[in-house]
Amino acid sequence: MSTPPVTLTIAGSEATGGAGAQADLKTFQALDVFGVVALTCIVSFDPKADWGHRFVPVEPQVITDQLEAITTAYPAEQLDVVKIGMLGTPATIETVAQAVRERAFGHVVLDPVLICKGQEPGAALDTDNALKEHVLPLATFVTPNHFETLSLSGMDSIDTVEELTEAARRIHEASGAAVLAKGGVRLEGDEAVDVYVDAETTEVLRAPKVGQVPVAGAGCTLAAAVAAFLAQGASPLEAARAAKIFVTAGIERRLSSDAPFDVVWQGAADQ
Ligand code: PXL
Repeated sequence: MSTPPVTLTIAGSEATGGAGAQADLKTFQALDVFGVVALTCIVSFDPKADWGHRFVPVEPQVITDQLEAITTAYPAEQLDVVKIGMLGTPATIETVAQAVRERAFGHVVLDPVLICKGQEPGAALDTDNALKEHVLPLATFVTPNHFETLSLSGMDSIDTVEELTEAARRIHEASGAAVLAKGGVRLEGDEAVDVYVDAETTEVLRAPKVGQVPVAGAGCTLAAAVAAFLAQGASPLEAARAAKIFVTAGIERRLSSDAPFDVVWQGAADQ
């Protein structure tokens, strides 16, 4: 038996287990990579306030300490892929950017989580700008959803596959990263369409829509699956294709609860 590659997620905890570090670790396990996590924040939805986000950042020094432990334990040959999820504050973003710069990972997969409900709008804008300035330039692969694609591309509207492709191309040109821009349920039609763009390839990835309501954790799971497939040696395009299949299976077998949204089940592909 060979030993699995180690894959790091720098992400927040989402207590109900649908999104964030919990979704990432379950995805890593399902795809046979050894997952490790540096926690950036703790999100606890508030059932008494319309399931809004209660958000507590982890101290920057504690984030640095976690990353020190992880990167010292696992040398670059063993841990070459990092996935970055929710960061949440400008201070966290600067801390994480610094650590990622120091290590020179082979692949930096960025899920550019821009808006967290429950944050002050002003704080969210600072956070978005800091993410664009400090973390996006470090990314080798970025997975914006519809809203994030609008924000990162500067386009006014994205209603068609052609517009999603143009937006993905703009983000690729500005960042140099491979881009997987997700249409999700936002574009009209029967298919969930994502567009992959890198320097050589533009490819539209399609799967039948599973309902019309977004499922929580789909973005985290997709980006974590991209990271896992890259860690297993896939090319970025192969990782994008395989991750789309993995998340589609997880959406089909989603879990319902007393929370008002369903969540992806990362164990779906095994059954
Ligand atoms: O899906 C975005 C996301 C990422 N990370 C954490 C979250 C959420 C959304 O709720 O809570 C920790």
